[in-house]
Amino acid sequence: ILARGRDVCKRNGLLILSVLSVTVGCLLGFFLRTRRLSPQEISYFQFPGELLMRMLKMLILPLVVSRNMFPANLVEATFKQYRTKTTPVVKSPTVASEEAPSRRILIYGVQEENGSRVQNFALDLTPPPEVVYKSEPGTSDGMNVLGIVIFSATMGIMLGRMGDSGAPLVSFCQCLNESVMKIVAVAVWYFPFGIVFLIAGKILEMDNPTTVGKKLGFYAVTVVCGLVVHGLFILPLLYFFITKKNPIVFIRGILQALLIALATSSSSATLPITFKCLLENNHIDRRIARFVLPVGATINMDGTALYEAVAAIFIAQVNNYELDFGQIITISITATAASIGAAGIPQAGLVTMVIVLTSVGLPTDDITLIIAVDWALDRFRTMINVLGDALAAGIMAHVCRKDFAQDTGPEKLLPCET
Ligand code: DAS
Repeated sequence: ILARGRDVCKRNGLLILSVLSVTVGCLLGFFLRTRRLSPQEISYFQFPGELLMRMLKMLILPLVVSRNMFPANLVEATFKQYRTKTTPVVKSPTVASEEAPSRRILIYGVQEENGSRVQNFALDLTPPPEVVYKSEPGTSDGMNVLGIVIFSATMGIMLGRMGDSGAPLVSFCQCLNESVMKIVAVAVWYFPFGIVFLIAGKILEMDNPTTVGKKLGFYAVTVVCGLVVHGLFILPLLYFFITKKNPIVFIRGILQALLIALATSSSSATLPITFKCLLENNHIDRRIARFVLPVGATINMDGTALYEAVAAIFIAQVNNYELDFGQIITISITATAASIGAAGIPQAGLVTMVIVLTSVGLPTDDITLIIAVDWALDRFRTMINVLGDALAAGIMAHVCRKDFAQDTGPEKLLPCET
């Protein structure tokens, strides 16, 4: 009972802490606006929030490399007999013109951007010039993460073709992936604390927070409507056109899994329930379910992709930054690639959000704006992710029905089946 109670608190504790941190952050921010703090005091106050942003950026590279490299190899190794020759063509983001990186001196949490050195424990955080550009809308805000995503996925496919000779690197990616996930599991408990200072700090420096608040509300409604349209129309219609079966019956069979996804905001945590619903309610062949679901929970996150694309367009609007058609296409492709790198854990989409913003040169610090509503939107996009995985299993079962009907191979139960 204690273990169950601890698990429930752990699972819901993060939700309660997220809601509390957003509320406290907003109240604190509006209260401190009345105190007329100096820019230096505001910088002090923003420091814990800055730490949260740097934590998110720190996790990008290992998460993206280990997740894209490993699952691509898994998909390639398994889809050998169904392989279709596709050559992915991705427009790499235009890298901003070379500019001398602004020197960033951190003095007890006070950051001076002009390069003038200040005594008292000055930490020179100026990164090497090849990494950081000025973070203005329209210029790149860091390393070319999209290129890293494409490289990792390509490397994963090559590893799949190398067979045993690629095994050391595949197991390295598995270990890297597991260790990064453990770091994320710990880091996620810092999020509520960092969110208070991030939101309050953003409210303090905003010229008109109420206007941004109204835009934020409109953005949240847009995301939910987009996810509802995608989940209740696009995915079910795709399922119907391919299988000619009633999608409502199929969705009714996985309703329990969708509710767990809403409650936990984690595709991975919902996996056993999704598996059970597909086997017992929708009678999907277990060999199909046990291949499609783990791969789907890892790389098929259409809810996250849709969310990150809409969020990037929202941040561009808040910065009055006009996106041209090419940049909208870049956002769509990058959001899809970034969603592959997102893990099936709470608020993973927030971490890979940096990739999408970086690809079109939007300021990644503006993730702060969407953090206030991310803990709620995460639940809806996780539901769509789980729905997409389940419908993919239903479509795969229909497409391969003839192959699997003949094959009566020996059945070995997987851990999650028992
Ligand atoms: N919460 C993630 C999931 O489990 C989705 C996300 O963060 O975007 O699918």
